[in-house]
Amino acid sequence: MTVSRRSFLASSGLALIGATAVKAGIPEAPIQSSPLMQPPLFPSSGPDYQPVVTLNGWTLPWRMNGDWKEFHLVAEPVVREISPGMKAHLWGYNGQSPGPTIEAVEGDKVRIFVTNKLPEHTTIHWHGQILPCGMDGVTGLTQPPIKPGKTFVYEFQLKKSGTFMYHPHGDEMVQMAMGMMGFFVVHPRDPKLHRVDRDFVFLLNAFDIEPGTYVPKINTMLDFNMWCWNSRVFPGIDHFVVAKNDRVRIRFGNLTMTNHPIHMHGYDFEVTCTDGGWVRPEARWPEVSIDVAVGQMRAFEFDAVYEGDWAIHCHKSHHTMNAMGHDVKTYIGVDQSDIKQTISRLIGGGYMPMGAQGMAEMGEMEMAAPDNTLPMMTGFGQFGAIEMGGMFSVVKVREGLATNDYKDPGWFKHPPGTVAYEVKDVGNRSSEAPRAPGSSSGPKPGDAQFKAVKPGAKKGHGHH
Ligand SMILES: [Cu+2]
Repeated sequence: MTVSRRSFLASSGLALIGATAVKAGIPEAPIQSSPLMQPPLFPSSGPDYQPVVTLNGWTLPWRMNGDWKEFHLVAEPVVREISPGMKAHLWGYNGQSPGPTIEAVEGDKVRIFVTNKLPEHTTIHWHGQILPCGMDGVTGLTQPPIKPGKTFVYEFQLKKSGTFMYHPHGDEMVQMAMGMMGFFVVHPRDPKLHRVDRDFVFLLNAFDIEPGTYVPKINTMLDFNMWCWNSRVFPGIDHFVVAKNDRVRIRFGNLTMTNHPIHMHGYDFEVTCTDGGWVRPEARWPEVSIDVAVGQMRAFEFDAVYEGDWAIHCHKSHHTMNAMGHDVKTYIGVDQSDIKQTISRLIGGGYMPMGAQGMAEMGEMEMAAPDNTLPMMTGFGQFGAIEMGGMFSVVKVREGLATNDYKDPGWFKHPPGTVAYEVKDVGNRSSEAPRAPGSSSGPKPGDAQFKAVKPGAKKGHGHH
């Protein structure tokens, strides 16, 4: 745990608040500098609950002041490691993007101080919460903007338990493109309601960061190149470590500009909560992929009865790749041998055309790249290159993990005889597999239809 604390006396907004109804000053604003998942923060006062864990994140500590739970968020520029090898200059809260997860209990009265250390004004909207209109955080509509250097306070009672988030509602396009957002979990007042053993949360966000640069392009609407969970991409995203037979909940919210079908292998599960509240048991149906639209939150649950290393990822295949390689042209089936000779002659040898047999080879290659970017397909498992990036992680279900042990247990030890394997003695059987009547086994490089296709002459090398 590397939470450092800075004195609230140094906070620039203190004088503003001192004269208002807030009597005991502003609670300190802890900051977090580690991009790794922090242990769950168990409640030290008030009703019991099973706290969540935030992928590559943490929960904001609070203090009690009378019957108010007080939190302090500081909106500020941050440096976020997207994955080892790449850092981004973002805006966030209390040292990180996303900001810390806020956790409280149904019925709690919360007082949330927001200090603005950005170069422009901001506000915070409490997405999904039922609250007085004037606490809704919409710049100009429900409150004046929080100017740089100023501190505002939001006070409301948590009307219901569930899954919520917070984000700015002023200069939104810029501030969300820069990474400003956070998770807000309200636990049921009855700790037995909706109880699970492990409860993971993360936000889906996306950035457009040119290879070799550090600041997201804030005007991008669709063509992002970093598809993130909590401002991290594979292989930098924490694994979901789960003990066998645990009841598990995974909650996520989408603050990108497109929808994401989140798919988990090895299990079926049910959506149990949306940003609108808990789904009644009789209204749930089984899924293996859950689409989450922009601005939505979803939570699904399952009993972790199957051990293994189970992939969990967005099913849009472009969202499981990183920056390098988005501009690669399609060369599948193209005979590039003449190009290799031509370009090798021009540049004095050493040119290697790529992609004629697909692009899996890129998952294993160390390509020359500018500083501060990530390869398109990366990461290794126990059987070789995983060939992924972006919104991808692994649910690791293991026998015998201690309660609240989230340490990486390593790769799954498959029981003998349970791993797909190569058949050595095929003979000429490979041509005997049944095919649909009248179909061929497909064209091959060198067939007439491929002879007509020539790759564009101006960009023969498959990546920038
Ligand atoms: Cu996606």
